[in-house]
Amino acid sequence: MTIQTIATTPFAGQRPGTSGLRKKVTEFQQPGYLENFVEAIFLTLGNFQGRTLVLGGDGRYFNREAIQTILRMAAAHGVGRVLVGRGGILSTPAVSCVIRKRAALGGIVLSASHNPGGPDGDFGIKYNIDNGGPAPEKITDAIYEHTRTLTSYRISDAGPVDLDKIGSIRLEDMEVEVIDSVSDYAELMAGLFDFDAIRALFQRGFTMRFDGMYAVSGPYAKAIIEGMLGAPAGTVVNAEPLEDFGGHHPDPNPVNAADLIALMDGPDAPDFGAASDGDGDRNMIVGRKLAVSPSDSLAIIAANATVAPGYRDGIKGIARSMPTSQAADRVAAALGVSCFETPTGWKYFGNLLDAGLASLCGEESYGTGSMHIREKDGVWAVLFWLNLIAATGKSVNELVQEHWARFGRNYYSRHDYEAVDAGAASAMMDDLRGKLASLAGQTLGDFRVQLADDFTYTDPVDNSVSTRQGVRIIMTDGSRIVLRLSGTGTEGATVRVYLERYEADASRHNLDTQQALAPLIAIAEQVSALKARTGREQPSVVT
Ligand code: VG1
Ligand code: CO
Repeated sequence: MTIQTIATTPFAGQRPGTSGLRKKVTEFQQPGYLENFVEAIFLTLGNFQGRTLVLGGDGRYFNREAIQTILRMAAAHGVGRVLVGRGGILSTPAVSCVIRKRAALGGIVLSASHNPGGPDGDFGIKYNIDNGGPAPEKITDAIYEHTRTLTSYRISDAGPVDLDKIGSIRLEDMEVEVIDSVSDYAELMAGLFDFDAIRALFQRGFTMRFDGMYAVSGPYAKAIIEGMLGAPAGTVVNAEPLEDFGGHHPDPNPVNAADLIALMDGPDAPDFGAASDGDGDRNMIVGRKLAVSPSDSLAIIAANATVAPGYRDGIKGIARSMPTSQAADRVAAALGVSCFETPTGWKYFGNLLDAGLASLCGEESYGTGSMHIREKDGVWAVLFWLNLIAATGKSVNELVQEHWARFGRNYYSRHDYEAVDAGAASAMMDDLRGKLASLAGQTLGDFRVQLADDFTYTDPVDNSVSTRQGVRIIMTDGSRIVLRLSGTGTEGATVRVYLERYEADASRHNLDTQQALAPLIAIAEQVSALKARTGREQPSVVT
């Protein structure tokens, strides 16, 4: 075995987006492409000699190959030990859990999350720091700068490591320990939730379907929900991670988890439905004929946090991404705790969680989590809901209706226009930004604009400033329209339009969401001219 220095030249466009570097598999397969990015990570890290790294991914196509390459590069750089999930499998929340539990320096997660997989699909890589969370912008910026100037990378010429056998082997001077993918994570969950109460719930005949969407959460859900909590075999479906996710988008929303929604709408619906995404950090909660809005789910978890043993002492604060609905703000106000509004992406929650300013975090994009780790966590959210149902004896529908009755309902929807022309999308956003100053005070339909800006976030812990995080048009009654461009897509641009309207009147809590938001949808089109700009009549996905 020798360590080699291989000459390379930079690839353009290796700037990490909302959640790491995501590109087509074919782009990652170019010789040196993955290696350059990994070299840039090592150049950024500084002192990692002898330290531990965690490594794993969601099992998508190219996962195993990438892991072998990264192991050989880690060995060449003098990393002390790499903990790698068996078969290369670790969900994003499991990586976060293992980094924290084993006091690792950080971790490398291989995933493009909910983006499709397979040879023609997407691949991704992101770096997590020692708190278990996504690297903050100053680190991702530094990684990107290194990718622009690299001239070589270092790699061992050792053969492949057997990823399927638990145990330790040596690669150069580095130890590779293949660990069980699930056990550290399952142990953490058992300490947070009342497993006895959930077990008793299943014993009483409570029925559930968890759809793993052929992605990484399957093994976790099976081990915990069927194995530890005694749900009948078959409760967790599509539980085997496949390299192409069975050809589906592993994205837990009503559009992509259509089978689960059809089941929950039909005569044979179980009591509870749930799904998770490619890398296991997202969740969808479904009752009978009711998909819970992720923003509502965050608010409901916050309002009921103390039912779960891990949150018995109450929560210190809530954080939500800016486009997420303000339902959580109402709960925070009622609890007398702070509510923080951050840019899109979990990396912005890390400082708030580390500083003990927030205990629960959430995004409208089916992401919810807490201070137990530093990533959003799909199975965690599902277990929280199970604990809540077990503790209250109420159904998902009852819990949601009662929440709206108490706090009012924030009607909420996101319209995505995927793979539109990137130039047209950015021109539209530029024009919109140009209009913002004149929008304040204007009457649009039945609304008056209170504030129109491009969201800037100042982190209250380290005072770092993030600009251009989304155009928001806020009405005097608190209704909002937000527009931003996705930072996770791999084709053209994806425009996201977020719409929110508050309704206090309980007799108006069961309107059709799109109808309730129709006046705001019309205003969004009026101010952005999105249809003319993108040539799209309809959004590609409505959630
Ligand atoms: C999307 C979501 C965002 C989420 C991000 C990563 O980003 O909107 O809320 O944090 O995906 O989630 P964007 O930039 O495309 O809007 V995951 O589960 O894909 O890691
Ligand atoms: Co994800």
